[in-house]
Amino acid sequence: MTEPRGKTVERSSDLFTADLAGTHRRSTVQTIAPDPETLALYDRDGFVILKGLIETQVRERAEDALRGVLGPTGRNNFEGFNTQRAYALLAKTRALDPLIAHPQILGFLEARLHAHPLLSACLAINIGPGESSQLPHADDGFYPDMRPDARHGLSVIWAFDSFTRENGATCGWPGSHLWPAGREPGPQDPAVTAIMDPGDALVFHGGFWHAGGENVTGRSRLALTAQYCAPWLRTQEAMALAVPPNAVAGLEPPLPSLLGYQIHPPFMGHVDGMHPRRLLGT
Ligand SMILES: O=C(O)CCC(=O)C(=O)O
Repeated sequence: MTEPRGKTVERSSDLFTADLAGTHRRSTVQTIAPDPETLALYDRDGFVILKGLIETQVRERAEDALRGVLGPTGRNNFEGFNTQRAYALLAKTRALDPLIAHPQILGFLEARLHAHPLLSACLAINIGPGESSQLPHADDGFYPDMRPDARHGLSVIWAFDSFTRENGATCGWPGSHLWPAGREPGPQDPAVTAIMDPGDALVFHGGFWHAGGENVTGRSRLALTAQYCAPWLRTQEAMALAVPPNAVAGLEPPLPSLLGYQIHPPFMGHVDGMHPRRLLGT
């Protein structure tokens, strides 16, 4: 009898942890784990605000890039009729890479989502003067399974302007990530406002109910939101189309993996039986 070529998995229970599409060279990525107090707050409230995560120079470069790609105002009241958005950002600028793959965000993802998450959506949101409050929602709401303990998604909103009660700061309902499926915020549920300085990041559970606030000022409020999901879920933006392979080829780890150039064991994400990174020739 000839010896089998390649991997053999002996037990069915090991099948879903074995990488059968062929591993690809692993790279080391810096992550910074959140401290236990921060994690405890996140677990209790569904969100935390991380202060001053980026240097001024990185922030200013990112802000310039975002302002340069802002699109027209929204097409519906969810996007906001007085709010500009821009999508497919990783195809348009490299200035956001340090935020999307910030070591403290990666540490959070690893602690509370998955070691190999996907970037589900990444967009600029510039809430303009006169914008009304957004409809409350949870970012996991489009997945049919909204169990409180589901780890579908984790979102981050980076502030580029000061977030105030008047200019559209994100508001949210503490503990709402633990609510049973079907419960929505009502008048009896007090909301909190994410007051932030430029460079702060609001990190929240995919089940956390939140909304962009009303902007009663004469100035806009700029944010970047990066939303991550578990590697077995469909992403909101079709990243493989939004960011073409020639743009991905030059990206530093873990960005290709975040964009879907990864295998969720044993086969999920393969291309013609191969690890998707082989397509990049890297
Ligand atoms: O802009 C904000 O503060 C929140 C926006 C938001 O949650 C969304 O559009 O999904």
